Amino acid sequence: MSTITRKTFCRYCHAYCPMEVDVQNGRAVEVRPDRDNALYGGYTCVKGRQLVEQMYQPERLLSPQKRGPAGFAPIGSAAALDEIAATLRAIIETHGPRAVATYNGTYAFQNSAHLGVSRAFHDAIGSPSYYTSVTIDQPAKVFVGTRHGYWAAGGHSFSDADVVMIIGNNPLVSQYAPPGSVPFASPFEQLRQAKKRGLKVIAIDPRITELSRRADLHLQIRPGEDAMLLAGMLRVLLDEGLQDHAFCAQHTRGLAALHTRLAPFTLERVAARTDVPAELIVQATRLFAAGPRGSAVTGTGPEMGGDANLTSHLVACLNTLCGRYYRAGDRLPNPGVLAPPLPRFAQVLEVPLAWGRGARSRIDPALGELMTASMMGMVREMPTNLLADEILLPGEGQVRALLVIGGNPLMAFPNQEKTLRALRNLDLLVCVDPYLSATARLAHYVFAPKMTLERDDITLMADPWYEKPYSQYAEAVVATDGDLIEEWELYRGIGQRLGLDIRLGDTAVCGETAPTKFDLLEAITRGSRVPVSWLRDNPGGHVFADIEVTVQPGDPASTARLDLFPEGVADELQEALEPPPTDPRYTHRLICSRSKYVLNSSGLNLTLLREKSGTTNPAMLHPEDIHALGLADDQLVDVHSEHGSIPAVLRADPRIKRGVIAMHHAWGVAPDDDTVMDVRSVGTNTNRLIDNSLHRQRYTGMTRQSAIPVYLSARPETP
Ligand SMILES: Nc1nc2c(c(=O)[nH]1)N[C@H]1C(S)=C(S)[C@@H](COP(=O)(O)OP(=O)(O)OC[C@H]3O[C@@H](n4cnc5c(=O)[nH]c(N)nc54)[C@H](O)[C@@H]3O)O[C@H]1N2
Ligand SMILES: Nc1nc2c(c(=O)[nH]1)N[C@H]1C(S)=C(S)[C@@H](COP(=O)(O)OP(=O)(O)OC[C@H]3O[C@@H](n4cnc5c(=O)[nH]c(N)nc54)[C@H](O)[C@@H]3O)O[C@H]1N2
Ligand code: SF4
Ligand SMILES: [Mo]
Repeated sequence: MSTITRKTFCRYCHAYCPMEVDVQNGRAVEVRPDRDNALYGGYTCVKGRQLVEQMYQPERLLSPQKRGPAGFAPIGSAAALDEIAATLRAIIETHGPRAVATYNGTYAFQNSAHLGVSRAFHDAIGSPSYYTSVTIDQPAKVFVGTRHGYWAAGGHSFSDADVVMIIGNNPLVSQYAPPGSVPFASPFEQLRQAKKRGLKVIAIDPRITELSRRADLHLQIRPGEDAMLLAGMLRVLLDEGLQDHAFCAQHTRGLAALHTRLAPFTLERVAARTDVPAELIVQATRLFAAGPRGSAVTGTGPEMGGDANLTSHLVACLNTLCGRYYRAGDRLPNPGVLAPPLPRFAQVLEVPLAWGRGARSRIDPALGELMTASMMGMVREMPTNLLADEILLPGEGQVRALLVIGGNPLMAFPNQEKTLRALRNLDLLVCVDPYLSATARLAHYVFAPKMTLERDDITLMADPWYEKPYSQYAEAVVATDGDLIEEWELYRGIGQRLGLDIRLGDTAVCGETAPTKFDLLEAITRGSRVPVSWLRDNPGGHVFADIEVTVQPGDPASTARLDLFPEGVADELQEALEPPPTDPRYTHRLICSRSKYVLNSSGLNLTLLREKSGTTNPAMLHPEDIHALGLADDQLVDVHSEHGSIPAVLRADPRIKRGVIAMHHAWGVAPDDDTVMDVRSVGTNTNRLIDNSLHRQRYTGMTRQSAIPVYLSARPETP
């Protein structure tokens, strides 16, 4: 049998690792890392190597399903689209367009054409009810950055950094690298090389992690106290005058006001709250300030704590005060391959605030549409943390139809019981998911998507995150038999039936003839440095060493400044300094940390990943904490928060800070199924411990999803 080998890249997560696939008789038989790749050097993670199993596993859906009284039954996609379009038309006519919502989850972002098409659909029907996982992830850094302002030439990269301070981000496991952190293209090797050339690493994490083990300094912070720690570090920095004085004088405002407001954040106070010794705080501040190049970055840990807006702001201040930006004459490591060839200037870019315009939330009118520009176009979205309430609250604008694309709200949204009530309350729930996920099981229709090896795509989302100009086009490698769609085709199908004119750039999506995926990818990258046609015709990933962009001098007359003390920060500092007291019964703080083998709720159906990750998401505690509580390793407990309780299996883990419990999120089952399920075989859902209406951050509506006060009690083993 002849074997054809094709190049592609994994889209299981956003790291887009290059792969080679062996195809026999139109069927993928093996995937392996593409060892010829100049950037990744043959790196993939264990999840990506399961792509073949993932495609052909028996529970994968190969055609749309419709739920009837007797359960799900297959339906043709054309018939399903006819029915869905008719229902949507009736909903829009009776209740207005706002009643129709989209939620784009993790896999919505893995199809470059989809975000633009779904957004254009919402514009065409006039519905602001457009939600994505960004606003239950790290929205503060996306949106609150508009309050501080941006530097047009960008912040320092990892590749030429002298120091990085990585706060609650574990890129060696998550392959999530906020710009400046350890790059996702072979993170272990990149970190090893960088340390060899002298990079200093400061890790701030309540756990001993893969990263902290390789760090020069590890500040094992008490969770939820990052804003406190950063305020303390900024105070030390300014008291000692370690900032870049020339940069600050020319490009910032609010320095004196910030310095004054930091006065109460004394080392003693900060050390007591954060549980980081004062000397270590000073040492880390001096090491970071010495640079001269490198950045401070955050991950989900601090961005999900209760002070996300302030934390994000203080991190931006730290980078700005130390002038951690590319200057005139610097060569940018990666100006982008799929971006248009625009010059980059050494000057501040003041942008409009992300909030305050557009539709308002019906739950909290202080919240509403958030807007920023991104690689995928204008991001305009409503706060996802309030979506369940928007479905449940009667009245004008109530959400009655929801299209869930590559997401799993029932597992991932804070407040699982409320999310369940909301999903059940919908007149129409449509999912695009290869499996009958917990959410899909509640849907009226589920569409079966094409998976990684079955569709064209480009490395668009990662384009600005690479440390070198790099790009890859992957053509579909196999065509699996079935009635499969791409995510955006759901919107084209509905749009056509509703007579909408949806466009992506200059390309009509709903015309008589369907655009090809290539047409759409070309449309969204029109004017890019390298045309996608070239990338398609040259399989594999490419580093474009000749793309050379030197930062141009800024306009000396520009009055734009990076704002160190914008409106809102004074209150945030005050709140951080004096948080409301917590009930002393809550002895521990529950944090989220990611598992190497599972991507949010995805992966447990893959044999190897299930073997490696085990069948539960245990409550991980320091062994001495377990002992002090009179409990034992592996016993069953209940975890109680102010909002609810969940069962869990205890796991002794000396890497966890005392007073902290770490658990993976998006495990378990629907609340209803709980009584019949064993936590040892399905895990448990930490979102049941969260009340989404409390601890809401201003502007983004994000609730506290980490550093949750909890206590434990023993639970009898169920017979
Ligand atoms: N308590 C707590 N809650 C959290 C978090 C936390 O740390 N703690 N993390 C938050 C974060 S960062 C995020 S991003 C959200 C994630 O929230 P979601 O994106 O809503 O959740 P996922 O579990 O990633 O959902 C992915 C879904 O896509 C499906 N899928 C798999 N492959 C494909 C494919 O090829 N195509 C399509 N169309 N679908 C596919 C999967 O079966 C699954 O149902 O959760 C948030 N929730
Ligand atoms: N294998 C795998 N990869 C993933 C995912 C996955 O589920 N599995 N999810 C993907 C998604 S959706 C995202 S958003 C990214 C996230 O990527 P990361 O943000 O890197 O996520 P984690 O690996 O959980 O790292 C977060 C770290 O924060 C620490 N932490 C928790 N609370 C606090 C706190 O209050 N303060 C501080 N300083 N640290 C704290 C945790 O101990 C943990 O080490 O990962 C993506 N990649
Ligand atoms: S890190 Fe793993 S899951 Fe993510 S793209 Fe690479 S191989 Fe796939
Ligand atoms: Mo995320």
